[in-house]
Amino acid sequence: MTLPCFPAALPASFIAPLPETLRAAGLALATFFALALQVPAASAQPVDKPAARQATKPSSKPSAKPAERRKATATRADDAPDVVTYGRRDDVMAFADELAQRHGLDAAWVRQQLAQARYLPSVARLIMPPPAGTAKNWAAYRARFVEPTRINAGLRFWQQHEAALARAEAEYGVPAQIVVGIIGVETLYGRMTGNFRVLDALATLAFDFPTGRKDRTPFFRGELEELLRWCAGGTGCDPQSVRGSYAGAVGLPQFMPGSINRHAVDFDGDGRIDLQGSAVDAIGSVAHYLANHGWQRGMPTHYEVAVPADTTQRATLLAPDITPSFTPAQMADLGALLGEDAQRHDGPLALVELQNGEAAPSYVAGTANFYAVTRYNWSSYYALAVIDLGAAVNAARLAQR
Ligand SMILES: [Ca+2]
Repeated sequence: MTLPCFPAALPASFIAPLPETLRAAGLALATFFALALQVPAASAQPVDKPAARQATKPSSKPSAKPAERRKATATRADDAPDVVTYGRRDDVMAFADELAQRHGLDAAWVRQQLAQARYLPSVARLIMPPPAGTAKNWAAYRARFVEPTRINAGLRFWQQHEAALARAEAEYGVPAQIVVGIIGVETLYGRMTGNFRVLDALATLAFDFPTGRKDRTPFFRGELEELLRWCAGGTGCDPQSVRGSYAGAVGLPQFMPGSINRHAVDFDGDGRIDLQGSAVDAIGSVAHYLANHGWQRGMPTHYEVAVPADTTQRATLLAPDITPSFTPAQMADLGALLGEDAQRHDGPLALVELQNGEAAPSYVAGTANFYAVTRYNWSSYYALAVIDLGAAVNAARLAQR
């Protein structure tokens, strides 16, 4: 789940506070690709300034100001001899004690877990925003996800888990193709779930967040806390062995630990939540997440729309960004052309603009369900890629019958 802020075309979503899932927040694979393509990714990817690619290293002096303990480590390896564990940091041990007290956990256990956390230079590098300058490009972004390899993998995933997908749809109202789209964009159906030790990744970002981009220290401290809460809850998880993305997102759906605690479900009924080893748990959890974020059963995600030529009208329609704010009639009054199905839509719509580099932008009229998908990862590019991949997999599935 879940990293965020590329205004201009996609304002609100990028300036807003972090979403619940940072994977969601763009700390996921999708974000990685998005960054590589210079298109807006998730919400945790603020583009404060073109950042110097600096990393940090744990300081033995907790009182030192961040700027004083930053050190460029662009080429350090994660296993460099000078990379230390956080057991040496008084501020980290104090955090352990506070955390234990806050949640009624065994303080010695929490200290022991955090003491083994290691600073990862690669994580501090990967969290940095990309160099600024290239135009956002929806067509290029889409092409990374809606392509034959991913569609075929999605088809196999759907066939293998048809019963669970149908059960999730019945229970939560979220269509199978949306769940298939999300798991496909996030991790290529479990092929790329990340191999960072989540404890190390979160500790690095919680205690040594690099300078050069908007500071997310509070968010990552919260997620580190959620990881320890999760593993202390008799769930059978070991903080020392949980693996995930460089931002700490876990499993097929790339849930941040906080999202695991709030939204994950044991959908295969084996008594534990396992988003890495159980595709069925992942399917139920994705559907439950969307249901908890406003998904409405039976509603389309978006409609085709032709934008008004009048720039003032267009600006009015684009002002609320991806938040559905206009009835179909209001959209029509502002010069947007909608099809008959969209005109009958019961509820507000948003005019969503997707830039295509130097070419003309693409537009869709997004519903409340389009908006719900952006709660998974705060980007309209992400949401439409998910929707289009799911639709392509479904089309391939129907073509086989
Ligand atoms: Ca399970």
